[in-house]
Amino acid sequence: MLTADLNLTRILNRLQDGHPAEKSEIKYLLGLSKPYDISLLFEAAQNVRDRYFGNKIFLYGFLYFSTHCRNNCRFCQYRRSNKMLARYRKTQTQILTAAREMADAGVHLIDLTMGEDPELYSSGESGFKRFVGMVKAVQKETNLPVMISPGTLPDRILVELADAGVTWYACYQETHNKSLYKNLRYGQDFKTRLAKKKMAKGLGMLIEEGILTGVGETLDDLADSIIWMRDFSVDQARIMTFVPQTGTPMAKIMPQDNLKEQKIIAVMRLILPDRLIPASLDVDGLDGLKARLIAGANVVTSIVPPQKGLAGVANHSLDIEESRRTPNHILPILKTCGLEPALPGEYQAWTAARQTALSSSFVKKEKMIC
Ligand code: SAM
Ligand code: MD0
Ligand code: SF4
Repeated sequence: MLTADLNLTRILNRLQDGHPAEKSEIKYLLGLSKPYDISLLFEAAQNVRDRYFGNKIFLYGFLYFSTHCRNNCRFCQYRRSNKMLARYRKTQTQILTAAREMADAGVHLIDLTMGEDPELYSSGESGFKRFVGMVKAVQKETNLPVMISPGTLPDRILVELADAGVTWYACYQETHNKSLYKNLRYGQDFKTRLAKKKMAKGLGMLIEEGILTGVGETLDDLADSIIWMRDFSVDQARIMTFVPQTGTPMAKIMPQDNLKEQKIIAVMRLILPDRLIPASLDVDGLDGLKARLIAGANVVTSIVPPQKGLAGVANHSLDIEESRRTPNHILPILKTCGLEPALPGEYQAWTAARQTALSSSFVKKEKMIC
């Protein structure tokens, strides 16, 4: 007969009952290796997801509108020094067409992502003004909430975007270990990236934090990142497995299978029970979706419309032109897991409740300081 060790049962019960986790418990769960133990971890994560979200899953459309970048992240194919890559910069009309198509297909949010495109970042005010105009146009065209993932924007532009009602700011640290960060986000300041998230949060935007696995991080690093996410009170917590890219300094790193990512998703679900946790189609494509849902994810991200010449982040083209990153292909997989897409109003109710809770806790903090 299969039995779990008593320690595992005790930890899973404690976390499911809402007790705060110790770092040693997080590391213990991340380090599980026996298939039966891991299945208990996933079951606990599914129970918790069910308690907070029922069987409802959110769907995010992804538009990588410029693949030009001034930075040199060592893990990323879009790094400045990669000369092997054909890059693009889509026009506003092309973006609006793709956004409309995804809205019609039933996504709940549009994620507008770019490299730190020198055309914006080196053109003074005018480049960013065009970006703000495009974001507003997408909001108007689709009537959907928007996430922006544009890198470390100047503070005044973040203010403008918050004023324009942008719901989410995504800016991933990748790791909270400063020396690993320095190696991954080569040439970029750790504190500056953190400060942008803090600023956006203070402006009332919801924050997505993201980390990578398979980049030489330890269980200790992963536990620190999860605790950081809890302490910062992130609204969406992402884990992605590193996909080695030709033309980059990390091209020869051995790719990691998806079990570690699944375990991290499940642990994040237990530590951040009421938060959004993505299952990205960008790492393993449609074939990797079920495993991530089984681990407790509740958002499908990187839905990309075909025949538009749009790229992914971790995988440039996986499943995109085959139309496999579309709601039509995703819905049957949700069904086999006993899940279904949320109604648009349910997604918007979640973000609105979260933003209201954020602003009232901000007001409380301000009062305490006065
Ligand atoms: N340029 C902006 C930035 O870096 O913040 C926006 C792009 S950001 C959404 C791209 C994210 O995709 C990275 O932060 C990283 O987490 C992930 N990513 C990039 N290259 C990857 C790779 N080779 N494997 C897995 N994830 C990757
Ligand atoms: C994804 N490629 O969802 C996207 C990306 C940016 N906010 C998200 C990492 O997988
Ligand atoms: Fe540029 Fe973002 Fe890629 Fe880094 S992760 S090279 S900032 S696109």
